[in-house]
Amino acid sequence: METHPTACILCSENCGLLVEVKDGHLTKIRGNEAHPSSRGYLCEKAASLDHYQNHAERLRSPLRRRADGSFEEISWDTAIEKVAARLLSLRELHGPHCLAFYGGAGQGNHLALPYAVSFKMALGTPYHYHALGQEKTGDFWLDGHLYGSQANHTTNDIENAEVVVFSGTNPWRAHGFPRTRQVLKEIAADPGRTMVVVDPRRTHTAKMADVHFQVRPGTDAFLFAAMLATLVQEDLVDHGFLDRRTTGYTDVAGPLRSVPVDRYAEAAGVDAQLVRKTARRLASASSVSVRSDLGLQQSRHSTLNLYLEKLLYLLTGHFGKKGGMNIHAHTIPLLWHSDPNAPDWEAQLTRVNAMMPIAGFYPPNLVPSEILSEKPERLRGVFVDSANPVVTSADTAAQREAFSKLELLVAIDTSFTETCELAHYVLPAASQFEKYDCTFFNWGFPENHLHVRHPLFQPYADTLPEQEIYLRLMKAIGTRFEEHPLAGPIEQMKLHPYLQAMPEAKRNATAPLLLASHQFAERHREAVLRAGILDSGEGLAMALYQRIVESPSGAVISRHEYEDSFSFLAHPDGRIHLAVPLMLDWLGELQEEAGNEPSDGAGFPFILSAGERRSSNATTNFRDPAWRRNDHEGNLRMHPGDAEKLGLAKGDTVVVASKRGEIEAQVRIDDSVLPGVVTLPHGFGLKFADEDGERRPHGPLINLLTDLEDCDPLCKTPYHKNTPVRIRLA
Ligand SMILES: Nc1nc2c(c(=O)[nH]1)N[C@H]1C(S)=C(S)[C@@H](COP(=O)(O)OP(=O)(O)OC[C@H]3O[C@@H](n4cnc5c(=O)[nH]c(N)nc54)[C@H](O)[C@@H]3O)O[C@H]1N2
Ligand SMILES: Nc1nc2c(c(=O)[nH]1)N[C@H]1C(S)=C(S)[C@@H](COP(=O)(O)OP(=O)(O)OC[C@H]3O[C@@H](n4cnc5c(=O)[nH]c(N)nc54)[C@H](O)[C@@H]3O)O[C@H]1N2
Ligand code: SF4
Ligand SMILES: [Mo]
Repeated sequence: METHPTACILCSENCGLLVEVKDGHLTKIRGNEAHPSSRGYLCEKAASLDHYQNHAERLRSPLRRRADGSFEEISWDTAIEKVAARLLSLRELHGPHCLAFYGGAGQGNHLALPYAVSFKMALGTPYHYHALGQEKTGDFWLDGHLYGSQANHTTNDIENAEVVVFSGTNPWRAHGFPRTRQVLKEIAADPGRTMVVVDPRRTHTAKMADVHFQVRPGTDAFLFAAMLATLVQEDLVDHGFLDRRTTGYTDVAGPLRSVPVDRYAEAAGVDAQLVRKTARRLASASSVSVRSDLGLQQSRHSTLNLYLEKLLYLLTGHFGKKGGMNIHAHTIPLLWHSDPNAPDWEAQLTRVNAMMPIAGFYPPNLVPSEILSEKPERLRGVFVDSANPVVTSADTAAQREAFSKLELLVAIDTSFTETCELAHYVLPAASQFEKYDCTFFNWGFPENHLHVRHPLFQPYADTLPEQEIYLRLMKAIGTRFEEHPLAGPIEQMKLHPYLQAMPEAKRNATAPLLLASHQFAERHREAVLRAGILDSGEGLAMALYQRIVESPSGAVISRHEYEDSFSFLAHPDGRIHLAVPLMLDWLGELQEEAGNEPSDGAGFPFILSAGERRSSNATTNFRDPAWRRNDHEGNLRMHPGDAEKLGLAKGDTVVVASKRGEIEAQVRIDDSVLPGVVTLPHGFGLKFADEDGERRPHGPLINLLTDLEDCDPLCKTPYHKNTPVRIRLA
């Protein structure tokens, strides 16, 4: 049996794997020690990958929806011709702003993105909606203000930090940095290092922590403000760093001086002395890394939470050093700086809500209103790739209504999804083990690596890699490649003899990497040389490209120095701009909020954290529920005290109702949650055919409960983790 290197595509880590394959199946799966970042590590979910590769609802051929809602198989030629014609006629009638692109990248399939983006550009629409617009755009927006570019994303160096702060994230389950569980264990076992966890639930990570702030949901801003206030009021900030590297400290310190630490600690439901002690620990540590995720992003004060969290490491000077926070390089730009001073800024705003893009992305929360509007400039055609917005965006009922009103919906996927059900055309993609692919979430620092996976199998049935689909579509809509600013240069790359000698699929897939290698080698020449990549006579870019493409277990492609974090700063003065006026205003507003007891939300006495990461979910990449080894029903966690009050026992079926809808779930009694708080997992409620052939949803479809309106006022990131609900026995 042959062993092949590949990678797990279930989360952003994309751990390197060695797999055995037989008759189209992944039979044996283990960690690949030669992989530069995971170094042999993997988690239990990778063992289930064959359920992604093989299941009964994989798409086999292009489909067209008939008037009665059923689907017929059509040929690729027909599909491309019809889709192109519909796109062109919509554009002709209503202009390019009536079209939008949605998705285009999951956790491990980013290599076709340059083609997807080229296609979007060829259509002439600025609109790229993406799941990142319901989680990380607040973070990117802040990077734009602090570091001068929304693409100046920071990486945490958890592995080397003396103190780590995890807020609103449960890395034991969700991962998010290399060899997560191993690193967590190392930190927990080292008495010289401190792990701080901020989470309303006593998660597995929280159990390992030295300090667990079990905040009331949605009150992190109070906790962070209290910590920052301690730093300012006790003058524990790093003045040397602030003077040399930043501007705006006085503007930030002003409002923090008047923050009442005790009152804010109380508002967050945590001990004020522990808040002060922890702030002092951050100030005295040699290095601090912070890591936050959905618990901050998808909760109340979303963008403000992230701002305050960033100030924690900036005021204490834990930036641009080992164990601290650093700005990393991008091999291929996944994030762009959406610049309000751009001459075409007005044209980039959405027609109905005048929403801005952030780092190039628009928020899924606005899709329904952009479609359902009466305005003639509303969205009429949406092209979805690698996403299932009808399930994963807030307010499934509103999403369904909007998507079903579209004049054209096209979905590219590997599986027949809920979004496909509503599509006029469904285009079947080869799986991530059937094509050259990679993740662009290779956001390491100081080392940057890239792992291009080589195909393990032929494309299934009549499926195609996305590169091929987009090339055909671009040709069909009459794209003039020579004039296209992205597709043109990609086509140029293919003319190189090294690529000419390759099979076409490999050439198509990897040509964007040669273009990227030119840009990367020019910008980060020294860092590339430090990684041991030497000019092979054909230039450093070609040597870099070859290293990337011919390293089936992945390769280190650059080695930066900590000082580079400062050279990446994009403000003309080369400094970090600490004061973000909108955020400081928002911080001021907390004063008034602090005294208010959280109301029970008009008869919704529980806060549902909608979308927990568990071992039973991996975004929506698995459709066949048989992959789950436990938690088949996607249980509702509930505190024993609450269960007693409601007279509920383990396994009882309850109705969970919000102002938007109701779903059923089974109770799991669990004292890791606070009284008044319940949780449900992400990624359940997907339809899959039962033995009788009928497609039924499996588990709770949580976004039937979430509301489009409950979101960040600025970035429109949904408050999924803060959904008011009531609960009754079914
Ligand atoms: N197993 C598994 N792993 C995954 C995924 C998956 O589907 N399954 N998905 C991947 C993706 S796409 C992402 S974005 C990441 C997300 O990774 P995480 O954000 O770490 O995962 P979650 O469990 O959604 O949320 C994290 C924590 O936020 C807490 N929380 C809820 N409300 C609040 C609050 O108000 N304040 C604070 N401080 N915390 C709160 C929850 O209790 C939870 O423990 O995971 C990735 N990894
Ligand atoms: N209430 C609530 N909602 C949430 C969350 C939450 O915590 N709570 N989490 C949010 C987060 S963080 C995220 S990232 C989103 C994720 O939600 P989405 O962005 O919708 O995407 P994914 O779940 O990653 O899966 C997308 C689709 O990609 C398909 N796919 C897999 N491989 C390929 C391929 O090679 N090519 C193509 N074309 N398709 C492929 C899969 O079949 C699947 O249908 O959900 C969000 N929704
Ligand atoms: S799910 Fe994430 S952490 Fe687990 S093996 Fe896959 S890539 Fe690695
Ligand atoms: Mo995500």
